[in-house]
Amino acid sequence: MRAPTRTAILPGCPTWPESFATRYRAAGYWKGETFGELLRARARSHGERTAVVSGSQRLSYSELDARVDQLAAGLHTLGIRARDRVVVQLPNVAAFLEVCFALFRLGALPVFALPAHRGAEIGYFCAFTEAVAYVIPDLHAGFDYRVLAEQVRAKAPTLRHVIVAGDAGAFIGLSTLYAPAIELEGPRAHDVAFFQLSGGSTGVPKLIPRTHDDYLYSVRASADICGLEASSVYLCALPVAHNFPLSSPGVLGALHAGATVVMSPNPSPDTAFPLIERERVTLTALVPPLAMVWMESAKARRHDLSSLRVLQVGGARLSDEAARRVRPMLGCTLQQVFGMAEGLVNYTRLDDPEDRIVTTQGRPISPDDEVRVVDDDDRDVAPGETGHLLTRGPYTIRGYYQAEEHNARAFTSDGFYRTGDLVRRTADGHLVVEGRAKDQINRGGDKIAAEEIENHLLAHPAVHDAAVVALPDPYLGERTCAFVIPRGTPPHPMSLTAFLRERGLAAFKLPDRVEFIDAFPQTGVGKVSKKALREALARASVLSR
Ligand code: AMP
Ligand code: DBH
Repeated sequence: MRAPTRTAILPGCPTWPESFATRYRAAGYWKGETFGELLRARARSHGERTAVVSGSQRLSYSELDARVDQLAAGLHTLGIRARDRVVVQLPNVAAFLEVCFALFRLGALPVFALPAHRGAEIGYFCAFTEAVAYVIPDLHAGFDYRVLAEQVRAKAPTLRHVIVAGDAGAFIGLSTLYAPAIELEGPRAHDVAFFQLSGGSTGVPKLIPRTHDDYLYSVRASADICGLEASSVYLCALPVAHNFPLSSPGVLGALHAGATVVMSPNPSPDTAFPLIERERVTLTALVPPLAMVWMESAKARRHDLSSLRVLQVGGARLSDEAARRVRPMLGCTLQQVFGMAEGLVNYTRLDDPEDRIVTTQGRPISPDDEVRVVDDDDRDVAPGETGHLLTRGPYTIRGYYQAEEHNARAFTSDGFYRTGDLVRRTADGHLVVEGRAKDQINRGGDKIAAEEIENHLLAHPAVHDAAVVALPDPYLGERTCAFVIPRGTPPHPMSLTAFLRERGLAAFKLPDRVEFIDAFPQTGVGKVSKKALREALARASVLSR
């Protein structure tokens, strides 16, 4: 029988058994502080220091704190209350922090969408979480989010408000919502604070409920491991809503430390390098393909990057060869980060020997992160062998939101999360990511669940069956290849991707390549053998060379 999981105050959110919660509090991990309180405390102790730089805007800690109070009052007037879900889809702007902290103070729950998401994803988040509001920019990277909001609103009956940072058109302007501050009761630290998204491996994305207590612990400990202090400057170059730049230690870690967050509208060297020079940035985070682009660009440019002390790289496997080049080419320490929005984050430490920094993906944050490496039958593998990574700990969730059936598979009966990653543990407890058992494509840090894409492809009248697999790629690590068994004459591959785009799928999920095939190779038990499909691709690319 499965051990009973206690349900948190929000229905559908599994939480830690009381014995674990007591232990995590006693150890000082869960301090009973909320994000709203954290910002208030920093405004008191670091009021005049710069909290965030975004375009021409510079906000001190006291200004940010005051604006958050005013926005919370305005959102309250709109009727937004504790535990209401609000889909937040903002790029790297100061308003992201204002909106999130205002929602935190109300006890309302941001659902963190990425700027790349489109109608299929946003429509699902709004419907599944029964969101009451949706927050967007007007335009970003050439895309008009108000048009998307129109489409989403037509399909999301619970959605009462669309709030626009910028030119609001027919919607509510964020700037009109700043009102005189009011008294708010606020959430408790053990309450769910927001929902993160999982790359996942299932037909629809899974939502990850994180509490103030557990997330703030990971943020605090991460800031410590990364040496953040009030004089630090963190450049947010990856999309801020992603778990990595948000919390490892990310913008929240920087605010915890009383440091300065610099928002970069995009991660290109053209945008980021001048910001590093001007703001004297000390720490930033990238995915592997961007780290390669930065190293190439640094050779040719004259921007002064000498303030940069640490470059974090994570989200996908960085090759040992690329890792070795970081220090010589960028003049800073590399920190490998192997994390997941579900919880567990591993870091190489800043004072680790270079060899460990370039050959491992680090070790867990917490002495109470329990890590197991097991075989297909959940038996521990011999030390140093590769196996499935299972984990449980003070900031790793015990279940996804409203996903009882899936949770029974994604977690062991004693509460370990099945990460789907294949790892090897070195003698001194460092993890090396060797591969993946989950049916997912990791496209340069963007995770794509094969089943989600397959389901969309199956909706096409000319598709009889579809199987999506990873295609090795020297730049992104992996790209997506869709194998399709056509119904009758094969459609043009471009018409298939156009079809997926029209269904409202984010661009990073569109297959990079489409292959038509008569039948899928099968495994012994009659399932589609994705391994055989990947091997067929490898053979074909050797032949075509
Ligand atoms: P998600 O669960 O969507 O937050 O994605 C987390 C997943 O990203 C992990 O389970 C890994 O598969 C992958 N990942 C993150 N960081 C790394 C890394 N440094 N090396 C290899 N894979 C990584
Ligand atoms: O890929 C990830 O999800 C990730 C990578 C690094 C993450 O969630 C994190 C650090 O916190």
